[in-house]
Amino acid sequence: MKLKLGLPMVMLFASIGYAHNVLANDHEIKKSLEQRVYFIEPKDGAVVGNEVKVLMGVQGMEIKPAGNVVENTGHHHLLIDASQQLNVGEAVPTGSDKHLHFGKGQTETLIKLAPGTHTLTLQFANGAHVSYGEKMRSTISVTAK
Ligand SMILES: [Cu+2]
Repeated sequence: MKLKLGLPMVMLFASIGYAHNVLANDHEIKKSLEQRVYFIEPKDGAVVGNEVKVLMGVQGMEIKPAGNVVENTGHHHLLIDASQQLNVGEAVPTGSDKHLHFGKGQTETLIKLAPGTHTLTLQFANGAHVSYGEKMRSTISVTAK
C-alpha cells in the first residue's frame, strides 16, 4: 500500500517542480525578447579620458557578422557626434570616421575623443548594415577631459 501511494506523490511533486521551471523559463524568454541595445560602458554622463573603451550590449537579437540578412540578427554601429539618426531601412554610412561598423560581430572598441562633450549612439543594423531604427538605438553623452 505504501509503495502504491509513494509513486504518485513523487510524480506530483516532480510535476509541481516542472511547472515552476516552465514558468520561470517563460519569464526569462519574455525578458530576453525585449529588443534593445545599450552601453555597458561608458555610462551616460561619464567624464572620460581621451581614450575611451566602449562596451556594447544587445538584448533580444543575436550578433552576427555582416553578410547575410537574417531576421533578429545584426551587428553594432557606433556613431560619434552624428548629426542625424538612422531610421528603419536606412543604411549606416561606410567610410566615415563618425560611423563605426562592427561587422565582425565585435562588442567592444577603443575610441579617441577630443576634449569636450560628445554624443555616442549605438545603432544596431542587419547583415546589410540597414538600421533597425529607434528601437535598436541608444544615445549617451560623455565628456572627455
Ligand atoms: Cu555595418
